[in-house]
Amino acid sequence: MTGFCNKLTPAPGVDLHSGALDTTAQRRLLDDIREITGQAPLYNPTMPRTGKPWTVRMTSCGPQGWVSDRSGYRYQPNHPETGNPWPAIPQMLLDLWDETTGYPAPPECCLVNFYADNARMGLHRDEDEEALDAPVLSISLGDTATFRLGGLERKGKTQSFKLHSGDVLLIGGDNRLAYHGIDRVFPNTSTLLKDGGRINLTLRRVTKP
Ligand code: MD3
Ligand code: FE
Repeated sequence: MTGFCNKLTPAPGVDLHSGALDTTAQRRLLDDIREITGQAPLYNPTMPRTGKPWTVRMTSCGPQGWVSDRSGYRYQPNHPETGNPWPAIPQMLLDLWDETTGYPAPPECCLVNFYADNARMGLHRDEDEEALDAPVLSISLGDTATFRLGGLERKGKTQSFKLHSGDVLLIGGDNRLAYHGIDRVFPNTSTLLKDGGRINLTLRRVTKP
């Protein structure tokens, strides 16, 4: 990792590396994301059953993209609107995965979440993967957000902390199935994205290697 880096462990298996990526690395990553959204445009996902739109816009790269629509959550090899295969995961992210997770197989999905000022993500678990032994790697870019981390049960206690541009969060072990969400984004807290907002990249192994 390229920044000063300050590690905090809010729960067992949850490591927040604050400032892990310096601005040069963040800009390089942003160039990669622009390339990805050019091939696989951000789209407005809808909620299972209700079809209500999410406030977050999404796209993916990697062999398995994560999608949400009226019929449910799933991984699929094609973009839901263009029908094209997802673009490849950038080398920089594959390297970061190897470096931070030590997992013996590469990630298969990099979900790209875009949060405009009023976007949020409700408390949920990431449980659509078969490879639950693999950690999840998350990278924050752009405006600061409040992240909420709960426990393994929905009604349990939660703790909140801020995620800043360049922060890397690694979640594994006992808390791989912990509830979590994004409560809010603070506008104008970063100059990385010209038009503001926040991007989160989440890398996951989907199938058992
Ligand atoms: C803690 N995204 O896409 S990533 C998601 O910032 C998602 O966009 C959030 O939750 C975002 O599913 C948070 C950080 C994260 C990812 C997975 C976790 C934290 C986690 C799994 C267990 C516990
Ligand atoms: Fe999640």
